[in-house]
Amino acid sequence: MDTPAHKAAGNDKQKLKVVAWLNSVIERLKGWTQSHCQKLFVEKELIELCYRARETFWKNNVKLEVKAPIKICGDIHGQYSDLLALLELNGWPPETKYLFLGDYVDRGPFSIEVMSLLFAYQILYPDKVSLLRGNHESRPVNMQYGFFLECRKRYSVTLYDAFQMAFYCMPLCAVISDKIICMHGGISEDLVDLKQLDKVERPCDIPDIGVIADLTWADPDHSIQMYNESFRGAGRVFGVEAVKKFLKMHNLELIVRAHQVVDDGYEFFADRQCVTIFSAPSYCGTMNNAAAVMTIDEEMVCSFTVMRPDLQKKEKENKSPGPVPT
Ligand SMILES: [Mn+2]
Repeated sequence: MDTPAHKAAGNDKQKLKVVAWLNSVIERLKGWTQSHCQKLFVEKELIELCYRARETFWKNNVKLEVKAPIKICGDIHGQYSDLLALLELNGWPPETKYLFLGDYVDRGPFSIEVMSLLFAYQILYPDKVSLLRGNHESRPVNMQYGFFLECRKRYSVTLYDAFQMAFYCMPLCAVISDKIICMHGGISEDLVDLKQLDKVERPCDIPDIGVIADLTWADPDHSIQMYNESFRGAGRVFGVEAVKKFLKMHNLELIVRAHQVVDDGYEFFADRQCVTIFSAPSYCGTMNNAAAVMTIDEEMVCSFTVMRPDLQKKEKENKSPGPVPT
């Protein structure tokens, strides 16, 4: 007989099955090697992962509210082995809580693995891993910078489309403990009330102008005070005064963003009221930049763990890079 109790048990069994599957996805990705990468998954598993990630994004707001302590990571760009090194150094979810600022895919060689591992963690531990959308979680950009070709070459355009469906629903910014606002690109002159973000209709792609464009594309600019057009052709640039006015207007203390390569992996702007975090070391294999992860502790004190390209191996062996105090 199909009683409610039977139904509940049935559901639980189904839930347990999904949890076991997600754990097996994570275990396989932790044991990843380049030579075996194509044998780890059948395509339908990755598509299932994308559908479930989309569902989790959909259930949450466009503006996330998260609590410290938390670690914040910037761009990863398909550098999967560097992502594994970063998690080994800084702690694995769910014991360590993370907010990622976007740009998981394109440029680097293993965007599928980067996105799959982070999707699996986000689905399994939605309170411990949050993923914001970067300007590279977007169809026209992926057509140009590698993710489309990686999906087509290794699996299919169907898988690519499944990833896009998830990207369309990703959140655009996060506020940590009511004090720190985080996004991929930067602030927007058009964002005068954070409640505006509740009205963003998803699924959506990223337009060239407006709040969504600025949150994913904008850059700080030392040469101006307020806002100006950007050479990138999407989003705008913002100056020191713009940062100060934005924080005051929204009663916030700090802006944390990613989107630009910085030599030390992190770089301050506007009297330390805005910071850029970049987490792909030796970006594209052509740059000598370090990667950083920002830690915000229980008392809202910020520090940085830096993974220098030439010291990566040594740091991994020692497992004690030591945070750089601010
Ligand atoms: Mn970017």
